[in-house]
Amino acid sequence: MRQAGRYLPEYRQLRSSSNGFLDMCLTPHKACEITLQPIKRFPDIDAAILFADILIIPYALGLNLEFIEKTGPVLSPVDLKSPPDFSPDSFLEKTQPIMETLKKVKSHLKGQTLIGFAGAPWTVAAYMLQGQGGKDMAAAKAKAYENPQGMATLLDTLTTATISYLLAQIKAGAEMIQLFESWAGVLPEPYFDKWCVDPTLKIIKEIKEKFPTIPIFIFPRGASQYYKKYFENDIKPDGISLDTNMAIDQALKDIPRDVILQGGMDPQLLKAGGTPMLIEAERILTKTKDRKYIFNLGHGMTPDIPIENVEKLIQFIKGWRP
Ligand code: 1CP
Repeated sequence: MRQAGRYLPEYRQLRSSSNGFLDMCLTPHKACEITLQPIKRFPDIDAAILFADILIIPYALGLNLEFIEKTGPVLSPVDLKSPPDFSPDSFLEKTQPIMETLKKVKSHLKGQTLIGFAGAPWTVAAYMLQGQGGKDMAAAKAKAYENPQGMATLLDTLTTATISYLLAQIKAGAEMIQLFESWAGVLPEPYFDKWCVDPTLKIIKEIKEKFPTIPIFIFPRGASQYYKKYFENDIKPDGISLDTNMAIDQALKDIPRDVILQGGMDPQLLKAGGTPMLIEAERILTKTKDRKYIFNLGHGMTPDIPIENVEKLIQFIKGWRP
């Protein structure tokens, strides 16, 4: 999940002295420092996630990307009649700063796992089609449904780009990969199968061929019962990040026992803090106690989360015993 960010004063300070969000992502010494900020402040955290964004892939495919204060990321919208091409040389050149960041971070870590990531193709395509986020990605879906051929081409391009990007991240030091399918929850079943599951499994297959021991996690936000579809073949993710609304009892039944579970805690409870936060952490830890489980949130950290609550939660988890 998003781990760095505006809830940390040290992040806000670096951000105010930078030339925008993209500059921070593409300047390795800054991105390295931001990646390390949460684990410096909370030394009991077990993993650091690369500081970058899922929209680095569209940027590296040549789209214009800006992060606008209070609006968020904005891209020049893609027309499915002329989707962008993947040209390996310029893609690798544009993503090279991300690889420098990973190398730098790795040299500073003391035993924590370094997590690399990418957006899954459908989620990244949705931002590319719509040009920005939104409540339900309706504009992106309208474009995609109208031109299935163009959409298939765009998803193929993104799948190829994502494989190349993640292989480079692993070579640069990433020890675990997370694929963010943050907009899994807006598609009907046949489109979920074709646009979420198929490209994701293709990415996993290609990475496993070269790096069989690197764990690959998926975060299919809002996928409801369709999350089962990722686990019906030999090629499957090593782990799944649960979103805030997932019914844990059901997930425990549906997801094969060899798959690692992660996450689930509502970030808003981290904002609220106090007893409600600890009761929910206790509930999740108790329910998952007989499974391979990694404590994490059900979505990213928000700027309004008090640091004391994070400290209290980490202390509670580290002291927890079944
Ligand atoms: O340490 C870390 O924070 C990890 C780096 C990270 C990751 C994993 C960032 C930095 N973004 C992401 C993933 C990401 N980015 C996702 C998938 C996870 C999720 O669902 O949250 C998505 C959908 C994005 C796109 C994005 N980038 C948004 C959402 C826009 C929308 O309206 O849909 C936003 C606000 C960003 C900016 C961003 N990316 C990362 C941070 C710390 C921020 C906030 C920047 C700031 O305010 O300073």
